[in-house]
Amino acid sequence: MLTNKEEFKQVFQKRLVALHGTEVQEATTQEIYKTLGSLVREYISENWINTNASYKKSGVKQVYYFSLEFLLGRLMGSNLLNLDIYNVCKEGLLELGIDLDDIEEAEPDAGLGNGGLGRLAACFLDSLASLELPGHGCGIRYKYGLFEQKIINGYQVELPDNWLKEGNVWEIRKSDKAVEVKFGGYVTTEQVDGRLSFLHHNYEKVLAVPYDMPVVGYKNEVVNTLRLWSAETIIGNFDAYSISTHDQRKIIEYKRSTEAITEFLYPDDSHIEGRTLRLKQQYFLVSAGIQSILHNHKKHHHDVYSLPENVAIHVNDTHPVLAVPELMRILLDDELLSWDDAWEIMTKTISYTNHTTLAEALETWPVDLMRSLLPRVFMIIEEINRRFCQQVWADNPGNWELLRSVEIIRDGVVRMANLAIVGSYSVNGVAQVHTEIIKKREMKHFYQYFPEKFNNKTNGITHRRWLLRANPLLANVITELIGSDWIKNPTELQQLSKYVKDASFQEQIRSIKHNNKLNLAKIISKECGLTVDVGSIFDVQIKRLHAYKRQVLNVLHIMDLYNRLKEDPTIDMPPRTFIFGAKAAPSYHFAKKVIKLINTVASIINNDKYINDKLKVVFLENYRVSMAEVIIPATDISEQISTASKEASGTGNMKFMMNGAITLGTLDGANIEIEEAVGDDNIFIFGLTPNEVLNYHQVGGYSSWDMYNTHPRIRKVMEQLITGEVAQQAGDFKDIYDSLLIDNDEYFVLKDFIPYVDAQLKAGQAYMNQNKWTQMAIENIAQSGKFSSDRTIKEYASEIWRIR
Ligand code: 26V
Repeated sequence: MLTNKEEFKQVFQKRLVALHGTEVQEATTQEIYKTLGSLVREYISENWINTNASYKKSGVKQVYYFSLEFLLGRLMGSNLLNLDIYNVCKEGLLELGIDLDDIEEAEPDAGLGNGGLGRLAACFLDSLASLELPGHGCGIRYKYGLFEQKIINGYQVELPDNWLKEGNVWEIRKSDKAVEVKFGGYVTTEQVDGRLSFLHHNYEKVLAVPYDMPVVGYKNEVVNTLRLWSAETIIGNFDAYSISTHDQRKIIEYKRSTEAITEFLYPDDSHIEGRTLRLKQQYFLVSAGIQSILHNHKKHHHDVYSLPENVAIHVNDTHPVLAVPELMRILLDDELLSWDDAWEIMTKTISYTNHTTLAEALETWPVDLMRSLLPRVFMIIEEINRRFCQQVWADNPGNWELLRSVEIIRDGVVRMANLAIVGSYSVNGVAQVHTEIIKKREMKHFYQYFPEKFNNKTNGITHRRWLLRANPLLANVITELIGSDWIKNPTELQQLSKYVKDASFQEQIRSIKHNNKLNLAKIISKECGLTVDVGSIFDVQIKRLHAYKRQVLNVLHIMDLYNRLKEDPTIDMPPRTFIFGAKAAPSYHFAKKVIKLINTVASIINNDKYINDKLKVVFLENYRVSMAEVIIPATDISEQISTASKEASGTGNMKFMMNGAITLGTLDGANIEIEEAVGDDNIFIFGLTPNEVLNYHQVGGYSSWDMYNTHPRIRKVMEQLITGEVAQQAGDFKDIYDSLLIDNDEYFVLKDFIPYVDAQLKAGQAYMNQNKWTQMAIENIAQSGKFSSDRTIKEYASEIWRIR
């Protein structure tokens, strides 16, 4: 139906009339988008049904990826592409006078994630389906995704992201698959048939209703499922006609507090506070997800003992780690298994990925909160802890240090990472250096105790979205040159290495980059009213705003460059456009000040007509997945400048590399593996090493005042933060100044400043030799196949989940 253009045009027009009672000429973009969505979803459904039936029939092991975040972005383009109907739809619509690009723009981003961790989950779903693996997502259908960012007077202002207001063409509500989740109340025990049973009383019931979204594999007829849960009230609890006003108030309150559970996504502010609603979200997801998995498993395989052969449950960071006690609870209390049997099943089923070593981001929950919200689950956590500590002590008598560091409950809090490690059979980091840091430092006691659990799975990104879809021009010339095998097997991109010196390929690469830059320049002009020079270097830092990611280092360099140009406007340098995109968590004051600083510096530089043909600074509002898809293909320099050892992996770095941008970065996260892949000559590395940073943390010896006192250029930009033009525009930037000097620069910004300036200089000089620069770009694209999430997912599948 959608594989033939003429047929497509016909069904499209008919469907438009049926759904919206209108004809093409009169239809709004929204109506056209919804009509196309409805046709595509229908087209998907046959494969969806078949995929499910074939999984059922073969009884093959299924993996469920539990995550509080799935940062999907838009789905129309990637679905059309994966279904292999992109061209038919594009051409058919064109003949009806409709530009598919405009229709794709009408889709709101599904922004159900903060950043790297959530986008990784979305890339993984794409790879699972494309590799024909039986893997599904399990998450929350937030009514509001990550806030929408407005910049007003240089400051970030947050607005709600009402992404569902026009409905969601990709979801199907499955009321018949709803389950109940219980909160609060108290637990009593009773002897029943010689067995201690646990009775839960006076709890509040919440209905978890699943909304299923199809996850379409690339040209393979596979459709997996992303199941997102939504919280609803259980109406049957009340008799609507015979209730008093008092009861009515209670009902309203019940409805409000229930629906609040899946109302919004928590922004990652890296400082975890005990927020009841967030804990409710976590348990809600986990309980609904596990109940539905067990229900399904029992329907097809009968007994729960075979669970580990048929099901793998993966927890994305510690956020869904209540899966451990929840699975135990069901096996003990509902299935009536013994503790030992339940434990054996559970620990063969659950695996865990750690995504950060920042101490302040390690999750803990107050015991009191956990006990009152989840009384039975808390009892089980206590029992897990008791047995585990007993075992550790028996194996290592007298080793207090070990015991202290591995205890799950300590100082009145539950340590979720400890629960995750004890409860799962596999613990992985997300890049080699990150995994080494976990093993040798952050979780070294656990590593000594359970060395066999620890392993590395370097992150990846889906090359289908980030190259094939986001950069069709580049994808096409690659296919012309080496054929299309790379799409199924991205390491084939290595063949491009043979063409680094090929003059005509180089020319094509340059012209594509130029085109993509024009495209981005148009958006910049529309959104910021700023004209940027597409002949300038597009130097880009797009990622969440965090102190450790060091956007401040980038801005200080821009200020220094501006100072130098003011002193000597004849400096021989290629013109630069510095582009930023970043959201700061609403309560993260420092990060918000940095946004203001970027905007202040931008307004000074962009309004200085003596300088501004050499330098421009752009802050793009409301950075999100769909914006990244336009920025990344247009980038020359990819800024990956986190303090070494702090960025677990990074995945933006991989997207840029795949689109021929050159990384300017520290030896951190996956940058290290990118360097190994492309070689020193094709990347600009600077700054402290992870070990140097970790040693400073351990033994001290760094004083940022020394940097300030020895380098006049550092002194100058620092003073500009609190005096003069920069400061005058915005009160001042005393908070930033203080963090760098008074608080001794926790993230070594000033320590790395001079090396960063030198690396920037080197990159600028390299850019002047366009020939050489293009060779570097090609080599980056050629080596990027390793960073496809297909490679990552194959490793998870064979080494952790053991699925085929
Ligand atoms: C923390 C919190 C705490 C408050 C509630 C919401 C929330 C959400 C997320 C987080 C921490 C997320 C950690 C994270 O995103 N890590 C990133 O994971 C990427 C994928 O592995 C990796 O590339 C990045 O380096 C790493 O920072």
